[in-house]
Amino acid sequence: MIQRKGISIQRQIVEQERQFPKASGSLTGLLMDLTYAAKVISREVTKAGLVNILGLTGSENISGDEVKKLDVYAHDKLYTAMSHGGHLCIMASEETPDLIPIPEQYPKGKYVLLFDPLDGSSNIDANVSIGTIFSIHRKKSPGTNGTLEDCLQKGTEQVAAGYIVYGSSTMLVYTTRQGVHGFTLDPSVGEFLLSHEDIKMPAKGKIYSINEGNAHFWDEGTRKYVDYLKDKDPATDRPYSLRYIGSLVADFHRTLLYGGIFLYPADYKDPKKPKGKLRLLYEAAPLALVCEQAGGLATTGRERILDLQPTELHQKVPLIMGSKEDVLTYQKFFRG
Ligand code: P6P
Repeated sequence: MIQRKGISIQRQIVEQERQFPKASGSLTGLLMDLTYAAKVISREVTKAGLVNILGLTGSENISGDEVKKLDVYAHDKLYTAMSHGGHLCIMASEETPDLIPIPEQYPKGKYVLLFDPLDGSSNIDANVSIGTIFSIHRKKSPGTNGTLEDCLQKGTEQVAAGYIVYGSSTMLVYTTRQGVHGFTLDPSVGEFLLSHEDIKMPAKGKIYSINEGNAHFWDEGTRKYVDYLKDKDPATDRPYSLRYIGSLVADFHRTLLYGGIFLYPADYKDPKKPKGKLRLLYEAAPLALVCEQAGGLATTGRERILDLQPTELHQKVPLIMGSKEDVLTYQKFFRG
């Protein structure tokens, strides 16, 4: 067996492309552009504290660049890295209300990119891990320019999805529907190197992740499920431990590697209008694809996340995802 740990992400992506003789190489190019943007964002995010320490003069930093909020910075870097490559026909970002067209002067491609440039960025001042989430679809509409229809596709239609988590190390985790692979950035060579090949989520965990501060606004089923997890029963590994970072990518990454369940259920402050917080297109759907590719499940409680037909660019959904057995148990309580 060839020792694959430590190979570069470029090599791994090209090897995956070779399995599809008809592949044009455009998805490979798109993913390479993404890894470049990830390195640039990682450099800025990991020195964010330094930027403050080094003394910014007003709204300019020491190199004379305008200092932006880090999520705006991340958005701009992703836009710049992705707009000119000729692989995309349209983009959409958590940071912009409307569709992001590809500039006229650049060639258009056959893919769609939806992304949350820096999720959890409100945590950055506390040096908490944050992340970038991305979802890639194939263009479905006629013509060269992408449309809203191309963005509003079901999660099952995703060609690729993944995230970058900026933590004690920077990791890029992605799937092109051939399993889930994790790469760790080695800053000394500026490369993402394979560190977690073919990640499989444990079938059952011992950790639940939810904002208990919202408990009074949960539905009855969720409340009963969380109480169940707190009961003492060594035979079913209960009580579970609560781990909640409040940064979706970090909470999901831990769930992917350690198992257990992450829950952001609907808020029933208005019983007639329960609403989720997390976004379907560029948070729930891409993480749901990674979750399922690793053997887990992702649901609203009622429906599989990947089966949802999006109706709006920034629509929100309840999101419960993690180890298969844990999510199935949750659904029994949720459905009553
Ligand atoms: P709450 C961060 O603001 C975020 O969008 C996700 O990263 C995270 O999972 C969620 O909100 C946390 O929300 O209501 O628990 O603070």
